[in-house]
Amino acid sequence: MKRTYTSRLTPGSKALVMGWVSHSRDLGGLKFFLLRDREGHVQVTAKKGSVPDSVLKTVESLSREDCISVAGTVKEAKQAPGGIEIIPESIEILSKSNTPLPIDIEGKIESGLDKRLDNRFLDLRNPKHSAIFRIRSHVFKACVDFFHSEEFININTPKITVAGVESGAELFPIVYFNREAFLSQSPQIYKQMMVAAGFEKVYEIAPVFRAEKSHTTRHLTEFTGIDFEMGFIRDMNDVMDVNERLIRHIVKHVKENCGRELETMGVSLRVPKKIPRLSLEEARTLLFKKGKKIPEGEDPDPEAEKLLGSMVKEKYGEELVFVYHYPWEKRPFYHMRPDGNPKVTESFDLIWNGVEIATGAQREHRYDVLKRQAKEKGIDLDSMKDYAAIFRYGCPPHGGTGLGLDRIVECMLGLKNIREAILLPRDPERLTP
Ligand code: AMO
Repeated sequence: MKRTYTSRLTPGSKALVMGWVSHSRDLGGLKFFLLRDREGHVQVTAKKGSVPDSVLKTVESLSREDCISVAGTVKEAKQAPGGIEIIPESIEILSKSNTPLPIDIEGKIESGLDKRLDNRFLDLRNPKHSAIFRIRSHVFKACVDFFHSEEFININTPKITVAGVESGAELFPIVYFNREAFLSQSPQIYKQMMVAAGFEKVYEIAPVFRAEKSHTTRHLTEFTGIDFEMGFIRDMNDVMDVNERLIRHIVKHVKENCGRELETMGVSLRVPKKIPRLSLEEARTLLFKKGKKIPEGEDPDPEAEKLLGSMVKEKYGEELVFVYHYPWEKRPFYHMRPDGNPKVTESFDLIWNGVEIATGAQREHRYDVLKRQAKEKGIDLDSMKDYAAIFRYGCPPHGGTGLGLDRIVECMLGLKNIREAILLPRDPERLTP
C-alpha cells in the first residue's frame, strides 16, 4: 500500500500512515494515540477485541516520538481530532525514541530558546515551529518567482573573497592555503559587476557573513541575503518600486499558500497597499514631535525605528516604511549623493514594524566622482582593482538593495527573535548544532 499523509485520509478507505507518536491515552481495554506527520495528526484507536492482540501489545509498548508506520481502516469519529480515526491492523516500529525527551515537543512545558536551539531538530517537530519554515520556504519561492517575472537573472557569486566594500571590521578572516581571505559580507561588488557585464537586472539569494559581535534579537553572524541590482535606473525610486512590489508579492503569496501554517501560528497578514516614503529629515521631525531626537548626521537607533514604525502604522495604516536620504557620514563611499546636497546619499532603508529589513541605494557609477568619494572616506579606489574596473568601461546608472530573508520572516510573522526564523542560527556565542 502507498503511504498517505494524515491530511489526506478519507473515511471508509484503507490507509498506510507514517510518523511519530505524540499524545497517548490508555483506558484499559481502549488505547489511543496521536500519530504526527509533516501534514498534521491523526488518532489511532485500538480497542480490545476489535484489533489483533499483537497490535494492542505494540500500542502498549509505544513511547512518545517513536517513529512508526500504521496500516488500518479510516473511520469517521466525532470525538477524535479532525473527526477521523484509524483502526490499526498492523503497526511497525521503525525506530524507538529515547525517554525522557530533552525538550517538550508539543510545547506544553515551555523551554528557553537556547535549549530549544540546542535540540533544534526535536524543537522543529512542534507544528508551531515547523510552520515558520514552511512559510519561509514560500517566501523564498515568492522571491524567485517575483524576480523572474520582472526579468531579473539569477547569479551565484563567490563567498570566499579577498575584501568587501562594506566596513572592514565585519569580515571573517579565513586561511586560504598560504593567503588570507574572507567570507563574503555582501555580494555588493559582484552584483554591480554583473550589471556592468550587461545582464542589467540580477538577483542572488545566498549566505552573507558578518563578524559583528552584536547580541541583539536582530543580528546573526550568518544570514540569508536577498540581493538585487538593476541598471539604467532613473533614480532610487525605481529601486524602491521593485522592493515595494517584491514585499507585496511575498505577503500575497504567503497569504494565498500558507493558510494552515498562519492559522497554526495565529498570525493574520495584510498585503501592504502603498509603502510610505519619508526622507530621514521628515522622519526626524515626526520623531522629534514624539520627544525622540536623532542628532544631525546620525542614523535612527533601534528605539527610534520602533517608534517610527508605530507612528507610520497610526498615520498611514501601514506596517512598512521607506526612509531615504541617509547621511553621507554613515553610508558607504559607493552610495550616490544628490546634486547640490553632499550631506546625504541616494539611499534608503525599508523598515517593517520598526525593524530594518533592507538597505538600498543608487550607486555612484561615474568613475571620477566615485574616486573622489572614496578618497573622502580615506579609501584609494584604485587599490580595489577589481571594483574600480567596473566603472572604467561604460557602466550604466544603477542601484540595488540587500534584504535579509531571516528578518523578513521575523517581521512578517511578528517573531520576537530572528533566531526563531532561521533553522540553525549562528551568532557570536552559537556555532552548533
Ligand atoms: P546591509 O549591511 O544593510 O546592506 O545589509 C542588508 C540587509 O541584510 C540584513 N542584515 C542582517 N540580518 C541578520 N543579521 C545581521 N547581522 C544582518 N546585517 C544585515 C538586513 C539588512 O537590511 N550591500 C548593502 C545592500 C545594498 O546596498 O544593496 C548591504 O549589505 O535585513
